[in-house]
Amino acid sequence: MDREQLIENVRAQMPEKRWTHTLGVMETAIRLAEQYGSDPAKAELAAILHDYCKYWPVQKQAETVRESGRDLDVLNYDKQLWHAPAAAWIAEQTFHINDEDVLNAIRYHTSGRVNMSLLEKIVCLADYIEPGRDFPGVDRLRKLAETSLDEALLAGFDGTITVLLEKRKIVYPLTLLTRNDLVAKLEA
Ligand code: DGI
Ligand code: FE
Ligand code: FE
Repeated sequence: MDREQLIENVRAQMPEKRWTHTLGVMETAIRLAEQYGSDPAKAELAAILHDYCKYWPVQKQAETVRESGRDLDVLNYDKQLWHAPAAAWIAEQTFHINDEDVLNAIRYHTSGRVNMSLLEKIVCLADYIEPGRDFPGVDRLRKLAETSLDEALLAGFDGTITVLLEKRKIVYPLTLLTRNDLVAKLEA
């Protein structure tokens, strides 16, 4: 399957609005990869696929995660988190992507993880700051992204966790571990 076929396949999985978001993440991930010295082609590929399962019925998302046989703990937490590991499995099984860094950038794009790779950080941050995003503080994240990937990502996770706390939501432990890891590394 070539790039154009992949793009058409992904586009068919989601409403137009989410496809526009995906285009924004692709463009932003390429730009961040160029800026921070990562592989733009890998960044784009992970971005294309990152929300592949987002609009699938949640039961299908859960089945896909179970089928993968990994990341099973995420099923004990918010359904909003399931589309990321589900998409990593589809990327591997359906689209035969075998680059672990690309697969992990998809898998951890929502929660992050401890010791994120450069590519993982880029895809995660691109998801926060793509041009279509409009949440309080997004312009500050865009500004931080010009000078520090880690500072921008930390501000992104702090914002996400703050919103979850305000809504009295359960925070996925990995999201917190990611945030703590970024703080520790920035302090070191
Ligand atoms: O898929 P997107 O909307 O582009 O963005 P995303 O994959 O980063 O996030 C999807 C949703 O997941 C978002 O509404 C916030 C939510 N989320 C992220 N971390 C956590 C979380 N929800 C809970 N309950 N716990 C988390 O730790
Ligand atoms: Fe997502
Ligand atoms: Fe996204």
